[in-house]
Amino acid sequence: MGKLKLHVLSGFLGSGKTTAIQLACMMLKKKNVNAAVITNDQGMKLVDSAFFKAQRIPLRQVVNGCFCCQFQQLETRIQSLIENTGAQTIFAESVGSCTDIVATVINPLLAYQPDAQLSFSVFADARLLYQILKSKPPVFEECVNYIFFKQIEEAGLIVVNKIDLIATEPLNELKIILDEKYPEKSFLFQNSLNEESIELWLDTLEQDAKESRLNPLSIDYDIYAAGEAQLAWIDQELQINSADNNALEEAVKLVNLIYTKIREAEYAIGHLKFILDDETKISFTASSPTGMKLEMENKKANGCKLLINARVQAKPEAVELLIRDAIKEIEKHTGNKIISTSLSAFQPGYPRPTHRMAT
Ligand SMILES: Nc1nc2c(ncn2[C@@H]2O[C@H](COP(=O)(O)OP(=O)(O)OP(=O)(O)O)[C@@H](O)[C@H]2O)c(=O)[nH]1
Ligand SMILES: [Mg+2]
Repeated sequence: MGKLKLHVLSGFLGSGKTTAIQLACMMLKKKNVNAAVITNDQGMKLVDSAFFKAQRIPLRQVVNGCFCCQFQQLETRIQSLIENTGAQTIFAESVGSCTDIVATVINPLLAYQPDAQLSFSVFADARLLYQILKSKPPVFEECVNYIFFKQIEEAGLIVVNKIDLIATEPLNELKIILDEKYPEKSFLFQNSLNEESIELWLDTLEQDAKESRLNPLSIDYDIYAAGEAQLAWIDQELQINSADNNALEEAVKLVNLIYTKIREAEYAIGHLKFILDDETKISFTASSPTGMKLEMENKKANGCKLLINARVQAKPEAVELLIRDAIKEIEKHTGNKIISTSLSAFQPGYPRPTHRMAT
């Protein structure tokens, strides 16, 4: 068996990391490569984990803190995947609000997993990157943007993702700006829904793993922590019951209503994601069009489960209340009951990495 390939992904909330990993795993599977995933979050119940499970991709989670603050958990999970699933390639997706990965994750991995072939990619949504670089009306508070830029700054390879969703002119302009601003970095302009794009990314990771040229960040942890603390984290599980077998339709109505209410409240969205019956992932990001609405489900069901992961720039209590209002509205409209089976609402705490290897 060859060396373990360990691909660490960073990048802002909703930039497309999970999407790229999922397609990469599917493609590797076809080539008889055992690929597995480690998801990561400050919370405990993750839409992305349910999503990978639904795709039957071997998975472990590092929960209750980012890779840097839960480094031992990360090591244990890597070991578990190797021993129990025979993983040859592992994708480790760090939390989208996390940065300083080179000093706190990559360098410790290089020290403690010397036999692994390591790569590091930083994802950015092309539209959001363009908007922030062009100083268009600010999407996020300055300290949140600080995290966004620190993620880019520490990258060797930047995956400018979702290029299928940006027009040619701004994309070309973005390429020029990036070349000027970050002449030493490598860029991939990617559509993570496209196999050719993912093939190229995987090939690049092989190269990237060979020539490590990553510099630890110089970073102010107080600003970083303040940026994370601007974000509300809501993880909520709901059971939607419907006497008239319309549970799925009601779930979709609720999803749309929560999104509309967040937009109306003008809370900047990092990532608002849902998974319906541990199967169907629904996702809204900072760059989703304002009037975006989901199609109605036609399938009938007397009950369904909805997991919500909201990462929104607001106070947690405000988002919690907003979701409660949306639930009440749907209940009033349908006469059916929606039960909240678990709820966790918080702001990420001050990042305290297990290791920081900055030399
Ligand atoms: N059109 C298009 N959509 C994409 C692409 N990559 C990701 N998406 C969509 O963008 C949304 C967010 O993608 P995710 O893969 O969940 O993003 P993420 O970086 O894993 O998000 P977090 O885990 O919350 O940080 C989903 O709706 C994806 O389908 C892309 O290249 N093109
Ligand atoms: Mg993800």
